[in-house]
Amino acid sequence: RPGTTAEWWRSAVIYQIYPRSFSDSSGDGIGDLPGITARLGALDALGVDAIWLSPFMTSPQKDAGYDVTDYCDVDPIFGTLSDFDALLARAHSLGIRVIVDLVPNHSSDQHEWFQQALTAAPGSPERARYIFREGKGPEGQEPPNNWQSIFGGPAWTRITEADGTPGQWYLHLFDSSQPDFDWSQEEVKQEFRRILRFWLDRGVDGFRVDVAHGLVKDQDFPDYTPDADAASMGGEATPAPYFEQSAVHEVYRDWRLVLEEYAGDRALCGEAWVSSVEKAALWVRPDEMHQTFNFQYLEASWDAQQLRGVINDSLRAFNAVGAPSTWVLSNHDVVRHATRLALTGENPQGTGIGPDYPGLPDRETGLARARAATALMLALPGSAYIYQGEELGLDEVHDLPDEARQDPTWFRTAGERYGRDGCRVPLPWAADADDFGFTAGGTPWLPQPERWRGLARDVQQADPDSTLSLYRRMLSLRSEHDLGLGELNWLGGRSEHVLMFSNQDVVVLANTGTSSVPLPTGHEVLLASSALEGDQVPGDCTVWLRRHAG
Ligand code: TEU
Repeated sequence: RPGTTAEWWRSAVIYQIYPRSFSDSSGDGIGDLPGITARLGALDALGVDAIWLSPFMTSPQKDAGYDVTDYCDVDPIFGTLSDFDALLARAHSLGIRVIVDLVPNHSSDQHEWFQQALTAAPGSPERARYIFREGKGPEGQEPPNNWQSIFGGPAWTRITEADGTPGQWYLHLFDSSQPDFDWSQEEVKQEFRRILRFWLDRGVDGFRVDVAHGLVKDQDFPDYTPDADAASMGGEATPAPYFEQSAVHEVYRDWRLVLEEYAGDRALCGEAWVSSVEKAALWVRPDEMHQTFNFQYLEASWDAQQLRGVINDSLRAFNAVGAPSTWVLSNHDVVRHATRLALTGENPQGTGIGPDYPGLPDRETGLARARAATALMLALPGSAYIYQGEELGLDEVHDLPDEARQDPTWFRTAGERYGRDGCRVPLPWAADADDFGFTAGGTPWLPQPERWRGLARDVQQADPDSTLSLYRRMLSLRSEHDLGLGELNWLGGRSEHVLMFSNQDVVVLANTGTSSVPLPTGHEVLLASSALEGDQVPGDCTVWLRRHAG
């Protein structure tokens, strides 16, 4: 196992691998576990502390693996359990910890339990593992309530009973192929304790918990109409009756006890997309989760005042519960930040997931902002998440052909929603190959844009000014100066577009404006996210500095 550093998750840099798009060793055009194992050296060279693997468990892949049929096995497209063991052993030998994605809110409709539920009688123990209800109205033709699926359309689907008659409805917060478990059932709780132990016994270092705020539903199943005004005002939007129910915390207190049976500081990170950092902090406690994603930071614009507010709120909220803040700019669900940070116009979610994906921004500005925003993020105390490809400065692939798209959010909304495939395009490893060195002879499952040739990893490796070189330098300085465990102290305001603070012995200046600002005197430049103009820090640039001795 990697070094015994206690509470490693407090300051860890965790790299998210999206297995189907990382590296393909089998030649079917879809990335796999041996492909990851073979390329772990690149992540070691980058200097990450841990990897988080998006789901690779057995699945019909209706939602790219977030629809599981067997939680304790590897899907054949990704390899086998022994491939997983080899990956884990190789990662640990490099000192890299491994976190796996766990999807406890719902299974696939192909899961054995759901198949049993479909043929069992209403009211049977088989049905009780999921959320089946009678419909409303004459003959139960209406769904049990008005809840909407997050992917679009009603959150209830009606089944046909074994005798051929129209039957009960089941709840699915996501795709209709993803039925929600009933977490009030002891059998469900027991099954997930078993699944946790299965992976812990194999040696994983922790879990990223999918839709962590959704497991427990309001048992009255009331109708719900979101208060759009309150949410857009940044007010305390009332949580939906299927999110943030207080009883869900009992699930994680129970899981924490399971993790503590194991040596080596195994960690839980919750994916709870909630409306404030105070709410996000409710998920982390000494007896609950170790970390939770800070989506407020992801949703912030590239704007000094907004960022200062989010950073302050985050540090305050997480300090109050004795947990590290996390910082994240990209993942497999949102528009890549090299595109997003340059978007103009209405984009209220900040994620680009909505139907309002605006026109194409200027790529050069996007990349400069992405580099500057990441240089700010990696200088903050706490734990940081990197999504595969951002270290290459990859942008969103907005121009995928419709027929190539596979994301259910695209289909369920008949193309009205932009969908998430654009941030899931296979990585470019080598500039001189048709498939960018991604697959051993296959065709990448999503087409890679020609414009990525100059961004291929091998090109960037050789270039000291590349985004990849910048990331390597940031991670090495971050660890050398122990920034993850430091403390942030704001330094004098130089302009409304500038953030300046110290952390340990490093001074950070981020210029989110368009005009340059002078470098503070008496400092040595440790790194700059883009070329300095003499003693001026240009717009869209972050610098790390150290005070001259004496
Ligand atoms: O995402 C949960 C999810 O869809 C929300 O957090 C959503 O992204 C947010 O509300 C945006 O408005 C997780 C996975 O990351 C995603 O890939 C899966 O599709 C989903 O769960 C279902 O498992």
